[in-house]
Amino acid sequence: MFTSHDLLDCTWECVRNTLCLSINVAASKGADGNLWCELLSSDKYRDAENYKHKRSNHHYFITSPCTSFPCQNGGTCIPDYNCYDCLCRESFIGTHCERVYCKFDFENGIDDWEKTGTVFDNQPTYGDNPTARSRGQPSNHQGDWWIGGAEHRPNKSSVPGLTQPGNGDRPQGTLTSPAFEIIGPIISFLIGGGCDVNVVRAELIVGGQAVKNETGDCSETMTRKEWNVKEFIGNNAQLRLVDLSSDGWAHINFDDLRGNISCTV
Ligand SMILES: [Ca+2]
Ligand SMILES: [Ca+2]
Repeated sequence: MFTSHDLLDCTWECVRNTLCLSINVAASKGADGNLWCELLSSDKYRDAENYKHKRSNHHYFITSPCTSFPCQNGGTCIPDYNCYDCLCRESFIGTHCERVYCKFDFENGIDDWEKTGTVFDNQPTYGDNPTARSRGQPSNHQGDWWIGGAEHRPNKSSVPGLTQPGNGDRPQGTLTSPAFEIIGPIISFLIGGGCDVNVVRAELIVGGQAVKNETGDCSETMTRKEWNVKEFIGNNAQLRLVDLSSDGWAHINFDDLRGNISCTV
């Protein structure tokens, strides 16, 4: 609480303080000719009991686009003239932080991904397994775990550096993600391994059709590639890894699918 010359003086103090949502101002001036002024971090709508009208003071509140608490799930509202932005807490996304952000990074296994064939039986792969066998092509994976179609290191305690039994390229199969909703224009991921899109690739499935695909660069080293999925915003989708061959470089490496996707489907 402090003294102010007049109501405008007190209001200015509140406007300058981002935590101030309302003020109490003395109803009449004191002996020194000033008004006492109290800045409040709530207002009579959110705290009706404490901010009742009293004879001794008047209560005023500052309206802003954030007054209605438009940001959900603990998001912070940043007023911007007549509009606002929501600064979302981790794990939330969307204009009002109303959606659960999701990513697929294999740090907790392959979760609910669906397998066919055998190539993804021993996945995910732990650590930089290509470097462990002096391949000269580091995996560039995210975290500790990734999908290495030719790799065989399914546990931290597994012998490092081994490839799939027999021949790293021999097994085939598919691995399909759980459904997610496309809520913005960009999806990105790390991809490596073979480079013949006809036999090894990542596909984006929308409405039962593969609408995008991408493959590696014939290197074990994964690089980040992205799809512009603007035309599919609002659709549910899945990502499918495909390995249709046993020939040389017929394997796919993959990790860290992220971007404008939500798992609230
Ligand atoms: Ca990972
Ligand atoms: Ca293969």
